[in-house]
Amino acid sequence: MKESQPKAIFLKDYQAPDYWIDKTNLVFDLHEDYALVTSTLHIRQNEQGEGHPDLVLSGVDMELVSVAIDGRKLAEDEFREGQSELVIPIDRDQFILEVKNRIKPQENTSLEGLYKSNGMFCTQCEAEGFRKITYYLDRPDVMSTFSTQIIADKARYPVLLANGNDVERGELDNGRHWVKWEDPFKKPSYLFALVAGDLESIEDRYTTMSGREVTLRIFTESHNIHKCDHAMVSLKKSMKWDEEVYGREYDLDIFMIVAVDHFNMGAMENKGLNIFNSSCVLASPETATDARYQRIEAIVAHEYFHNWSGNRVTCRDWFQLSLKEGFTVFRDSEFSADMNSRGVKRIEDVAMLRTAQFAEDAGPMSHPVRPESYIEISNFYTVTVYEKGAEVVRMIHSLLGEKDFRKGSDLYFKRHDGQAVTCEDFVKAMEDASGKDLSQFRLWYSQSGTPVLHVSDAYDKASGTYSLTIEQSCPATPGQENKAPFHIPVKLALLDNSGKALSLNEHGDVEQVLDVKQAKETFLFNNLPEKPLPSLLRGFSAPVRLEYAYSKDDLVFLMQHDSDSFNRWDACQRLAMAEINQLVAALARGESKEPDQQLIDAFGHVLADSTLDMAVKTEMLTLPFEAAIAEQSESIQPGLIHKARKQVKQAIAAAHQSQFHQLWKELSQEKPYRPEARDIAERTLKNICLGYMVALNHKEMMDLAKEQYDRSGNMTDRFAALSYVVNAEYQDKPSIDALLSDFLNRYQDDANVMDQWFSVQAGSPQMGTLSHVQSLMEHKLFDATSPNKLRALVGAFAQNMAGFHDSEGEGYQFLADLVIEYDCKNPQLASRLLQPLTRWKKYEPQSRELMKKALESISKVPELSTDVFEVVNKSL
Ligand code: B3K
Ligand code: ZN
Repeated sequence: MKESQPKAIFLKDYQAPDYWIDKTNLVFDLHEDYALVTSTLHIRQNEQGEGHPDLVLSGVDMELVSVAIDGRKLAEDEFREGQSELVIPIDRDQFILEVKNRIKPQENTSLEGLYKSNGMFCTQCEAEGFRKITYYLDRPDVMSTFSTQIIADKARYPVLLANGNDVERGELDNGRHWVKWEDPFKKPSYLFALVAGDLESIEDRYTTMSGREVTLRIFTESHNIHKCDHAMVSLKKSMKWDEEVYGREYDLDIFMIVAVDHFNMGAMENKGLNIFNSSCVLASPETATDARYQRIEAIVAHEYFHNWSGNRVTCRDWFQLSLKEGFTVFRDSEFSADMNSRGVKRIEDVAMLRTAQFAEDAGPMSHPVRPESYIEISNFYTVTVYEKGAEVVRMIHSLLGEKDFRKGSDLYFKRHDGQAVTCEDFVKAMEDASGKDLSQFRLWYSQSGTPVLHVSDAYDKASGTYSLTIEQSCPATPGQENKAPFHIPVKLALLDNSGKALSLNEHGDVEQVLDVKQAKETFLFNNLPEKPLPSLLRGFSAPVRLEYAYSKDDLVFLMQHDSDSFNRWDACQRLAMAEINQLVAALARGESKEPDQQLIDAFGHVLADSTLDMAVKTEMLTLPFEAAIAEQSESIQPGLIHKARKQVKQAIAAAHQSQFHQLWKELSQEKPYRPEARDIAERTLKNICLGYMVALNHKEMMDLAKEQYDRSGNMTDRFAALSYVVNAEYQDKPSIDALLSDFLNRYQDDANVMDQWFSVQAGSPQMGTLSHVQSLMEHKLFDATSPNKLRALVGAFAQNMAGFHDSEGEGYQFLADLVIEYDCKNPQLASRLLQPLTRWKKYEPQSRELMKKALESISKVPELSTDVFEVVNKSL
C-alpha cells in the first residue's frame, strides 16, 4: 500500500547502479512464525556510477535486526530505514555488509517474496520480490554469485532446496537440519529461489552435448508423484532441442523443478531451481487433457530455455523484459512446432495474438514491446511483451533466414554471456552477424499499436504484369499519436486459377518475402499469364491487420487450395467471421437471417477433405472464438455475438449431421492414451465433431456425449463430453447435475482437475450466472487463497459473453468488489482479474456505462496497490 500517489518510472532515466554486489551469502533460519535472514554481501563501488556516497538498498515488509560493515555493527544513527529502503552512508570502495532481518512468510498472501503454499516454503522473486526477503540492490543489472544455507525442522521440511549445486549438509540439535547450496553463475536477485518442504521427487539423468552428466529432479507432494513423468520427458526433449537448434548446453550439475499449488502465474525460471504452478507440471492420462499435456511441454521448455535467454544473458532493466521473454517465447513456440504440428502451433499462437494482443494494443494499456514507462512492472508481463515480442523475433528470423539467425544468436550469447543487456544489444548482434540493416526494423520495439496493411492489386493482361500496392498505417495509441512506417516482412505467393502457386522469379521460387518499408509501395510481378489470387502474409509473417478485398469465392478457393496451412485456416476464419458479423447486425436490427449456404458448404468440404492434415482440419472446423469476434467488433454486443456464433454452428451441424456423426464414430475407437501429435489430432477432431452434434440441441446427441463421458478412459475425451453437455442449449438439468457430481466425486482430490470443474460451470452460457458463481465460491473445494481457483472460477465467468454481461451490470460490480478485496491480499492477482473491465470503451453503450461505473468504484478506494492503481487509472 502506498502513502502517496504512485509515480511512473521512465526508461530514459535509467542509470547504472552506484554499487556492485560480487558475492551474496544468505542464511535462512526458517521457523513456524517467522524466518530470520542473514545476508552477507561483498560490495564494491561502481566506478562508472554517479559516485553517490549512500548505499540505498530496497526492502519492504520486513523487520531489520542488525546492520554491520566489515564486521562492525552499526549504531542506529549510522543508517536510515525508510518505508521501502535502507540507506547507509559509505566511506570506502569495497566492503562486506551483513544485514539480519526478520520476515513473516506465513502472513505473506501476495505470493511474492518468501511465502507458504500447502505447508511448504517457496519463493517468487521476479520482478521485485527479492526485496521482500532481504535488503538488496534488487535490480536485474546487479549480478552476483549466491550461496544459500537453509536451516529448518527436519521432520516438517526434509527437503531444502536453493539455486546451484548442493555442497554441504548437516544436522543440528532439536530436530533441525541444514543444507548449503552454491550457484557459481552470476545472477540478478530476481532469479533467486528457495524451497523447503516435505516433498518427493522423481529423478533422471541427462548427458549434455559435451558429455557432462546432469541430474534432473522434479519435486511434488507425495500424492502427486505419479504425475511428473510427462514434465520429465518434456525437460529432456527441451535440453536436446536447445543443443541441436541453438547449440546451448546446460551448465550446472543439477536441474530441478518444484510444483507448488499457490502461484501467481505459470512458472518461474530461477537458476537451476524452476518453480512451477502445479497445473503446469502434473499430468496423467486420467487427469490431464491433451491441451494440458501440450501446455506442460511448452512451459517446461520455456523455463528451461531461459537458462540461456534470460539467466546467462539477462535484462539490464525491466523495460527490456521482452529481451528475455519475447526471445524465449519464440524459442518455445518453435520447439512446440518441432515436437507437434507446426501448422497448428502457428494457428494457435496467432489466434491468441490476434484476440488478446491486438485487443491490448487497441486498449488503454497499449504499450510498445519495450515500454517507455511503468508504474508497476508486474503489470507489464503482457501479451505485448511476450507474444508480440516473440513475433518481433520471428520477423528477424524470417528477414535473416535460418542460418544467419543462428549466427546472430551465437554471437549474442557469446558477446553477452554473464551480462545484463538491452533489446538493442540483441538486434545489434543479429545485425552484426548477418550484415542486414535492421535500423528501421527497430521501430517494432518502440512503437505501440497494431499496424494495418491495406493491400490492393491490378492486373494488366497485355503486359502480363500484376501489381500489388501495400499501404501501411498504425492507429494512435496512448502517448503515441503519429507513427513512422514499420519495416514489415510480407510473405506471399500468387495462385493461378487451379490453386497452383506461380513462379515469382527466374529461380522458380513460388514464395517471396517482400520488405515493406514505405507508407505506400507498389510491387510488380511480371510474365503472369492470368490474374492471380494473392496468398498474403503467409504463416502470418508480421503481427499486423491485413485488409484485402477477398470475395467469398476467393476465401473458399483459398480454403481449398492454399498450400500455406495458416492462410487456409485464416481464409476459413475470415469467411466465418464475416458471416457471424452479419448475423450480429441482423440480430441487432431485430431481424432473423439464415446463415449463408456458401459458408455451410465450405465447412462441409473441409469436413470431407481426406487430403487435409487432420490437425489443420480441426482448426479449420473451429469457428472463431467469441473473444476473437469481439476483438474485431466496433461496438461489442456480447449477447448477440454469442447468439450469432451459435446460430452458425447449429446451421453447419444440421447440414452435415451424418458426416459429423460418422467421423465421430470412426474416431471413437478406444486405445491407450498417448499425448502424441497424431493421437491428439484424432481426439481433437473427434471432439470437434461431438461439439457440432451436441449443438444440434437434441436429446439423442446429449446422450451420445454422456456415453462418451462414461466410456472415456482419458480426461481429454471425458472433459470434452462434460463441457459440451454443460454448455449445451438443450438443458436436461437432472442429468447435467448428475454428470457434474460424478465428475466431482471422481476427482475431488485433484486440485487441478477441480479447477476445470469450476471453470466449465462459470463459462457456460446456461449455468454461468452470477448467483451460481457466487454459490460456487462457497463450495468446500473452493480455496479463496489460490490464484488458480480464482482464475478458474472468476476468470472463466468474466470471459462468459452470456453470463458476465447479462443482467444489470451486477457481474461487473461483483468483479470490481472482488478486485478491491484481493488488492490488499494479492495485488498482482487483483490487477489481472481486473483486465476484462478495462476494455469498457469497446462495448455497446449500456454495458459500457456499467463497466465504467464498476471501474470507478475501484478508483475511489483510497489506498490501492500500485498494480491496481495503474490499470484502473489508465483505463478510465
Ligand atoms: N519470468 C516469469 C514471469 C514472472 C512474472 C512476474 N510477475 C515466467 C516466465 O516468463 O518464464
Ligand atoms: Zn519467460
